[in-house]
Amino acid sequence: MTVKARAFANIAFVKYWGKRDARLVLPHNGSLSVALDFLSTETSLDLLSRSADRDELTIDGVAATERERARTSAFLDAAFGNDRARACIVSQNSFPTAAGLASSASGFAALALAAAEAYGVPASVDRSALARLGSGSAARSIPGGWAEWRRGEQDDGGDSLAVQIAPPSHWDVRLIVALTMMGRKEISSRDAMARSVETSPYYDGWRQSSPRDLEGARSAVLARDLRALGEIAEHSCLKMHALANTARPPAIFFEPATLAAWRAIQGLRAQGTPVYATVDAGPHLVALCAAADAERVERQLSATPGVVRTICCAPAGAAEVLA
Ligand code: 2P0
Repeated sequence: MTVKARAFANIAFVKYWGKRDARLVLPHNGSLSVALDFLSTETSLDLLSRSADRDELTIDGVAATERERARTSAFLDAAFGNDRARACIVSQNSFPTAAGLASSASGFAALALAAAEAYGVPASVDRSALARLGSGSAARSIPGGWAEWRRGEQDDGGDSLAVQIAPPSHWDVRLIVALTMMGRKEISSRDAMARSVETSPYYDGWRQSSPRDLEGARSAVLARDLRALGEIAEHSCLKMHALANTARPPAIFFEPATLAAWRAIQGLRAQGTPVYATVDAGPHLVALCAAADAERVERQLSATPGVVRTICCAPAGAAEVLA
């Protein structure tokens, strides 16, 4: 029997950057995001017969690399046990993975949901905690909407899960993704954050200051306060990049076009448009603004040198098992 699930990617306003437990993917700090309606992954999963000794994985119509397959199998083993039946997985992104847009969040969320259904995991087992074992940010794509992934205090990670703090309809904002460069990024988030924890002299400052960002961002979302959320988002983003930039060796994600786009956002703000920027572990920028300002922001970003394409997203909902 084939199980199919869909999940949306998300963009964090309070970033997750660093694990206190790598095996269980337990973060040092809680994070907060919104799901993006234009960026999704649909995953179909079939359990293979007991004689099959390896999982099969196809991503966007192409057989996955050995590395991708190994990470997927390791996730399924961690979440559903080593003695599980192997699976045939077909995953389709609504956006090109090669563009370097975060596909691990929507990818692992859709996979976790489909696999939990296929392996008969009781509904009482939290799906975001399962998705977290594949990729931290995937935990937030399970509830979708405006989501908060709690740090949790338990050593087994039982309380480190994501919840929806407000539905997508709560606040009519737009998230404009400015793609600055095609091509896969050179360093994975996983490696860059591990290196940041181990070697950045600023990591303690990050750990100490993040809870306040999280509280402020949560209140700003609930109050629909764009300025408050935007200021915290830029601050959290620049702190995260400061950690990566000061790791040894450094992980520098900004490209010239990323900074040009950041300047364009500042320019729009100086002219009176409330718009804020954030950048993940890659060269693309995401602008946060009111729906009414989206066209102006998109026009300005499109005209920025080095920006190759823009994608305008609205808040999206939870991951779902599809009929
Ligand atoms: C985030 N990022 O909060 C942060 C900000 C990127 C920048 O979570 O190692 O793929 O699989 O847990 O979730 C991207 O890292 O890392 C990420 P793993 P993940 O969205």
